[in-house]
Amino acid sequence: MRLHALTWPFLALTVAAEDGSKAWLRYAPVRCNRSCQKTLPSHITILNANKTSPIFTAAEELQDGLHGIAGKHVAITRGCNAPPSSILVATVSDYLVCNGTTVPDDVLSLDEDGFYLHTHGASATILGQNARGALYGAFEYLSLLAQGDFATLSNTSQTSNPHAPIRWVNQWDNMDGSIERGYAGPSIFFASGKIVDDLSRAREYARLLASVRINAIIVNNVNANATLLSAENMDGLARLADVMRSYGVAIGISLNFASPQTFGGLDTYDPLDESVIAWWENVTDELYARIPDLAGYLVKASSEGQPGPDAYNRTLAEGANLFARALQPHGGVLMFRAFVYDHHISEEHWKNDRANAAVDFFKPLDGKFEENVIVQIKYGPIDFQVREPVSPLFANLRKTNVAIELQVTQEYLGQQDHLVYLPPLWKTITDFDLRVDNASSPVRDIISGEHFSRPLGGWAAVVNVGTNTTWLGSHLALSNLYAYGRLAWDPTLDPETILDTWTRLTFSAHPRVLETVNTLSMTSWPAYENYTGNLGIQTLTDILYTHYGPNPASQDGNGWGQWMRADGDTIGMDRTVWNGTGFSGQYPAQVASVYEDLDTTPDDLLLWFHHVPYTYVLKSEKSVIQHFYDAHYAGAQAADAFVDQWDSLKPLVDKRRFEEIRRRFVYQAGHAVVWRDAVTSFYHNLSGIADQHDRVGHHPWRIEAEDMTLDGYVRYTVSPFETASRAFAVVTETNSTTGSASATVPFADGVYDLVVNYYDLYGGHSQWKVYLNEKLVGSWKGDMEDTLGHNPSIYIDGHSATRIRFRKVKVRTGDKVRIVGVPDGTEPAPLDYVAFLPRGIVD
Ligand code: GCW
Repeated sequence: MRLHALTWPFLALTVAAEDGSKAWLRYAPVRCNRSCQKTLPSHITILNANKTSPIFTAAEELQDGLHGIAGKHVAITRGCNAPPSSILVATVSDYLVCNGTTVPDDVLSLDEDGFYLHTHGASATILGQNARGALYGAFEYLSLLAQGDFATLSNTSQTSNPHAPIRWVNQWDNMDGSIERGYAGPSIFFASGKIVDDLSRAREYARLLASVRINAIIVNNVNANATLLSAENMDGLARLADVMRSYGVAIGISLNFASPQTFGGLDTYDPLDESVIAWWENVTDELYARIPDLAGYLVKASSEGQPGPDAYNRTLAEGANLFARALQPHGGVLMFRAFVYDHHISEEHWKNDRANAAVDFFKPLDGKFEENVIVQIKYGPIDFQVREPVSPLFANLRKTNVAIELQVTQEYLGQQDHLVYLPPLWKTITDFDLRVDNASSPVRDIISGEHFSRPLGGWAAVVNVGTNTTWLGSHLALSNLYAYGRLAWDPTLDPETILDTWTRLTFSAHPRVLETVNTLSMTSWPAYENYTGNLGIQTLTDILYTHYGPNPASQDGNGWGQWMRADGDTIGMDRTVWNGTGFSGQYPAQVASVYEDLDTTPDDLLLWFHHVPYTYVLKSEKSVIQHFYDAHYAGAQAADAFVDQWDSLKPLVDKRRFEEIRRRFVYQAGHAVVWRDAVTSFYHNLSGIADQHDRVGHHPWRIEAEDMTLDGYVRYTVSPFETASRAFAVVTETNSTTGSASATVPFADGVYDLVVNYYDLYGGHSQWKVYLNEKLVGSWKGDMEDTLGHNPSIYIDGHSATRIRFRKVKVRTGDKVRIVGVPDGTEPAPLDYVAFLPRGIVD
C-alpha cells in the first residue's frame, strides 16, 4: 500500500509507541511533503554485500529511515550501475573496482572505520574504509535526515576518521543474568548460566552502538565466570557475535585468571606454566574457530579478590602477556585492567594511599607488555567518583598502549535515578594537560596513542544496559551513552553540541525542548557534586553497601582506602610529597607542583590533595565547612528546580516519556534533600561548627514523626544517625499492625506543599495515607524497588530514605495531620517527618 503523503506522519505518530526502546534512533517523521521527498534519493545501491555485512545493514537502515522520517519508500539495488538519485553505499575498495580512482585523496587514506559522505542533490555516496565505516556514514546521513537538516543533506562532503581504534563498551553481566552495578533490569545476553536464545535485544543494542561508532563490546563481567568457556557457551557466544557483526560490533569476553584450574582441571594457573599456556591457546583457538573476528579479551587480575599472577609471584605483565600471546595469531587485543590495589590497607598509616596503587604496580612494567596489550585505566585513581584528578598512570606509561575506562552506568552517581549528564565530568579528564616532559600532553592524545606514538589505544565504558525498555532505566540517562560514542570518535566535540543533537533525535527540535534539556543536563553534574560531596572529598555514599545514598562515615576506618580522614577539626587526604602519601609526585613536575601546594590546588580538588582544618579559608573566601553547607543546600535547591523545569515541557513531550522522566525528577528532588541533610548533619555533628545561615539542624517547617502522637508506631533509632531528621524515625510495632502518627499543625493558615519523608525498603510494599482533619490528602505505596532502578536497601538508611510531596494543600492552624502506615513483608511503614513548606522553601 502506498501511503498518502499527508496521512503518513499521523499514522507513524500513532503507531510508534514512545517507550524509549528506539532511543535516539526513532526515525520519527519530520515535515517533508512531496516536493521535499523529491529532493531525497529514490534508490539505495550497495556493492558487494551479503546479508550479514554492515553494508547490507546500512541499506536496510537507510530504507527504514527514509520511510520513517521522510515517508519515502526507497528500493535497494545492487551493482556498479547505480540508478540516478541513489545513495551508494560501499567500501572504498569495492567502489574503486567499479569507478576507477575517482575519489579524493583523503578518501583513499581513510583510517580504519573512517568514512566519506558526499551528497549532491538527491544523490549520495557513502564510502567506508571498511564495511563498518560505511555503516557509520549511513548513520550520519540518517542523523542529518532525522534532524530535518535537508540543506546539509543535499550538499555536503565530509571525511571522518576515529580518534582512536579502540572504542569499546563493557558490560558487567553475570552468567545468571544479573548485572553488577546495572540499574536497568537483568542481562540481555545471559540467563541461567547460558547465552539467551532470543538475541533480538542484543541486535538492537548493537544498532545503538554502531550508530555512535562503537566497534566492540565485552559482554560479560570483569569479575568473570569461567563457565563461559564451556563448548555450549562458546557456541552461544558465536550466535551472539553473528547478531552483532551485522552492525559491525565485534564481541570480546572477560576472563577469569584461574580458569585453567577452576574450570580446566589443571592443578595450576601459573601464567608461566607450559600446561597453562597450552590451555589458554587451546581455548583461544576454539573461540576463534567459532568467532573469527573476536575482538579480544578483558582481564581483571589480582584485584578485589580476583585471582591473578601474584599467586605465583609473577608480574602483572607476565599475566597479561599470557593472554596476549594466545591472541596474537588471531589478531586479538588484550585489555588488561590497571584497577589493581590492595583493599586491606590500614588508615593508621598516614602514608598509605590506595590512589598510589596503579602507578606503583604498572610503572615498573612499562615496556614489558606485548604489543597487543592495552592497559585499561579508570579515569581517576580511585573509582568513578563525582570528581577525581586524572589518573597519573596516563603520564607514566610511555611504552605501553593505554585506554581510558569510563562509566556510563552511574554506580556512584545516582544509579540513573538522579540525572547526571557525564560528558562535562569526562572532559575534565580527557582535556587535562598532563605536561609530560613539560610539553602539551592532553589525556585524549595519550589514549589515542598519538602522544607516545603507540599503535593502539582508546576508550572503554562500562554501560550495563539491561532488559528495561529504556536500556539504562532512565530515558535521559541515554544521553550519556550517545555522548560516550561521539566523544570516543571525536573528543574535541563540545558536550552541549552533542546533547543538542541527542535531544533533537530523542525528543524534538522544539527550541524549548532543546533549551530545557540543555539546562537540566548541564546543571546536573554540578548539582549532584554539590549535594553528594565537594572539594574533591569524593561521592560520600555508602561504600560498604550499595554505593547509592549518603553514608559519609563509611569512607573512613576500613581497608578500601576511599578515605577522607575526617575528625573533629580537620578533613582531607594529605597526598603531598613533603608531608603526605606522595601521590602528587606521581604526576609530571609541572602538574605535581600545582597539587603539592595548598595555594595552587584548585578548590574543587582541595581535599583530595590536602588535609586542612574545617576553618581553612578557600579561594572563594569561604571556610571549608561553610562551603560544604552552602554547596549541599545549593545542590538540593537545584535538583528541586528540575521538576518545574521538566514540567514546562508537558505539552511538548509524549505522555509516557514525560511521566516516566517526571517521576524520576520528583524522586531526585526528594533524595537530594536526604543527601543534603545527611552530609551537613554529619559534618555539623563532627565539627561542632554552626552554619552561618542557621539552616543545618534547624527545620522550622517539619514535624518529627517521633514527636507525633503515636498509635501502633514506635520510635526507631536510625543508623547512620544523619539519615533521619534528628536521628529518629518511627516504625510499626509489628509487621502486621497498622500505625498512626498524628499532630496538630502549628503553622499559620495558608497554602503549603505537604511533604512526608519515609523509607522505602526492599522486602515489602507498605502503604501510607495522609489525612488533614481526617480528610484524605493522598496515599502511596513503598514500591520503589520495582519502579526505580537504584540498588534497593533492606535497611532504614540513606538509600531507602525518600519523600513524597503533595502540592498546594490548604492548611489552617490547629488542623490535625495524621499519617497511617500499613506495613508489608519486612517493611514496617517507616516514617521520618512531615513538613509543611511555604512556596519556595526546599526543606
Ligand atoms: O567500582 C568497583 C565496583 C565493583 C567493580 C569494580 C571493578 C566489577 O564497585 O562492582 O567490579 O569496581 O571495576 O572491577
